Amino acid sequence: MTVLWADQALLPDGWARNVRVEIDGEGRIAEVARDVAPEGERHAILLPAPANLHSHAFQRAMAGLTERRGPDPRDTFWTWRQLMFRFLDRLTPEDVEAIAAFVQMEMLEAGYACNVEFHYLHHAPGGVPYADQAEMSARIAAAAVQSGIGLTLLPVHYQFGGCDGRALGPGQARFGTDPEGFARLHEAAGAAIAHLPADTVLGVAPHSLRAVSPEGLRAVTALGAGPIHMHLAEQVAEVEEVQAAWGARPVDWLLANAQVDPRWCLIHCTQMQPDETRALAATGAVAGLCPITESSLGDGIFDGVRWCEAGGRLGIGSDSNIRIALSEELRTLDYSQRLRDRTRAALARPEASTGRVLYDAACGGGAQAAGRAAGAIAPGLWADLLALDGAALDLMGRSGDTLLDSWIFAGDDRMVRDVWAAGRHLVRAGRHHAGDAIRAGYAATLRRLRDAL
Ligand code: NGQ
Ligand code: ZN
Repeated sequence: MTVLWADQALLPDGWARNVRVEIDGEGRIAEVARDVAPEGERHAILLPAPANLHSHAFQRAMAGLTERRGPDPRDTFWTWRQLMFRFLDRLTPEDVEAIAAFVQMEMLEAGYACNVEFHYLHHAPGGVPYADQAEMSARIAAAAVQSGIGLTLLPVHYQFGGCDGRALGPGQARFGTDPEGFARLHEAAGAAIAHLPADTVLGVAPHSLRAVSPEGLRAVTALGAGPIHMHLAEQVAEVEEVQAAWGARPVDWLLANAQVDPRWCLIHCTQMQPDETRALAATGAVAGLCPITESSLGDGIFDGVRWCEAGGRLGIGSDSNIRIALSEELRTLDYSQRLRDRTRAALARPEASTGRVLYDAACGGGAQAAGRAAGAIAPGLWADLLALDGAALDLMGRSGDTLLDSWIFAGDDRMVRDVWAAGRHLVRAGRHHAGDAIRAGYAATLRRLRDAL
């Protein structure tokens, strides 16, 4: 049993002072009391730590390598994607493990307690399955053992090169599964994470409507009871391709053909019409937003104002991992709305500041999308916690929602002092406990990949 005590803490019914949080031996919150005398480990500002709901870990190692123009007159998502395919063709299982451990460490140091890994790099170069078909899943699991982060693993079904059912391109060979093969891989991935802590979750991810058939989507979403994630409506060309092949825009098609419910998390959704936004919000599914990557890839702007007015749930992911920064993701989300609408405090409500609305949404939606009993400081939930630095000048003398606003809009993740994932105290004084070893492993991989792009 561990006892934490905080001057200020964000509880489900709002801010409280002099808060004692008891964590049991399994890593769950056992008891929360307010207005009590200091006891145990003392912290200034205690928050629930959200899940990072969307990541492709391997892409972290190509951050900064795709900012030049190629021969194509227009650099876009699609040219970036070609570079990404080229890059991943060099990666070995050892590389993937080292990169994933580094990504998870950075996520923890940024304040995330869980990594929802949308994992599609299954096979050896050329598409040959590894002797253990879940080799790469096992590498993600090994990284999670090293970093200690909560893991929700989403093995990805990726069958086709486009909506017309064309074969995978050479750059996609390492992802390929047919529905039967995917069912076996999914089972093997479950076995590969069986030895991880009890907060580990297995879900499923049909990659996108470009990469699965309607039958494949049905088959794959019937596997298990975990979360279901899919990329949806990210790019204009993607919407047009789906419309041409399947007779409806992606959101319309999905709502008409799948039982979309709170188990679902739709990633990006940057290309939705107002009626699609309202209809998808009403399902209770989470919109998985990745504002830094969506900015980087020129995806467009999610209609957050309308989504939130419709009661939609949302959470934050770091997707391409070009930069892992929790406060910056939240800030970028609101700034994108402001730039489009020429407003301020776009997602704030009369009773809650912008920072508070964003943070509550990320904690609630992140936990839902991760299939994780977490997202608040409340008994029975996993102790996914984050302590901010009470001595940071931008936080000094501040209280309540202003703390969140100051962290998210004036500060950055250097204000994150301590992070716990399911009670595992992994970050202290801003540093991950195994950071040196994890950085060294990542550096070795980077040296090997130096000339990859
Ligand atoms: C992915 N990323 O799966 O990594 C995709 C690119 C694709 C984003 N959509 C590949 N941001 O969509 O085909
Ligand atoms: Zn993605």
